[in-house]
Amino acid sequence: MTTGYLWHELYGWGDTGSAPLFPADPGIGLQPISHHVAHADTKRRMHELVVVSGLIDHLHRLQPRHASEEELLRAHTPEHVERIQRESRQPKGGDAGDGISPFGKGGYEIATLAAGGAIEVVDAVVQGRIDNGYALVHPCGHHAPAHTGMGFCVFNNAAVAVKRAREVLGVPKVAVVDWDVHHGNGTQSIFWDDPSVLTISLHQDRCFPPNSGFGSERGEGAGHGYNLNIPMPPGTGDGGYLYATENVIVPALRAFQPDLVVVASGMDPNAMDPLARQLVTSRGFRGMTQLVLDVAREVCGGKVAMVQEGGYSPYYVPFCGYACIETLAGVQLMEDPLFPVVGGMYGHDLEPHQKAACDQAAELVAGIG
Ligand code: 9RB
Ligand code: ZN
Repeated sequence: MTTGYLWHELYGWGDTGSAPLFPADPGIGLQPISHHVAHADTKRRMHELVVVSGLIDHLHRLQPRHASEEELLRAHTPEHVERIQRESRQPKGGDAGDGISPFGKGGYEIATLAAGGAIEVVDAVVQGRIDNGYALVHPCGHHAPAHTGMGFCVFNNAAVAVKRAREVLGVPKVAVVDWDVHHGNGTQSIFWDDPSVLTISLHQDRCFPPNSGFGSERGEGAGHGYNLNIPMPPGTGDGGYLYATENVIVPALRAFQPDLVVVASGMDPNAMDPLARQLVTSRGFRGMTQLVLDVAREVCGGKVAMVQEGGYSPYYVPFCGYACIETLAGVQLMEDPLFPVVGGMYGHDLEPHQKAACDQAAELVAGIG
């Protein structure tokens, strides 16, 4: 069993500036702050936990490279790539596209290293250099459609890697399982009419982007049926997330029979996240990873590549990500020291309204074939 792991120090240098979320504006009471909510330190802390815990000794370390323009252009428009290049040369950098996704000078190179990190882990899984792997990249990618960045995402890292797997490595069918708490709208849109890529997004109902991620969004043309949204009510904990994974994601993967599973792995369903209201603990992340790994072993020789997305609690994200990576590697070295805080909260058992949301999404699995 070999589990690949990828992080690069340059990811930690991604400069999100001193806006809290919207650009600071004293005139309307928006104070600057030392950390943007999507500051890279949260991911750096996750990486350092992987090292300090000793988990790193059980992993095969991979090095990212920069995604080429040709690789970016399989998922993005030339206008988007050129705009990021241009703004990245400005002394103070620019914004990915929505005014809340700032990057500093040289942000283009960090974003191409993130897309290239996803490529490297996906390539290594496809080529059998590793059994499975985790690309701890920054910035995130899943909100970015072809023509713009948004929601802190510059390029859609997972989509760039999946396009390459399909078009260059010749992988027939890929499933993307996105458990970031926000809707994977960018990935959905990039593969909207593509029946060879099943996109599944498990997210908090109407969290971000607003009014996006409904079960009725199913893809178009030949791609109809190959996009599956699972919008969950706020307050969903480990029970609800595991029920959704077992009863919607796993049957969908069985029905689709992919040759590779890419997980868009956001840690922001966690119980301490500032940008969502779910209740997932490291136990939930461990369980979801195990369920996806088990079904991948059944359908595609265990080929799972996880690519980091969001997650904004510097306190808790490291332990949730750590639980995913430990599970991939099949080891358990350390208990989650914060579990007593979040595990004891009321709300982890599956509630009837959560079950109803999953059961409704489960009906869409019949459209995959
Ligand atoms: C709203 C706006 C946001 C933006 C991004 C996130 C999280 C992204 C992530 C959450 C809320 C703007 C609500 C701009 O982690 N993805 O995985 N809010 N953004 N305008 N308005 C009205
Ligand atoms: Zn998110």
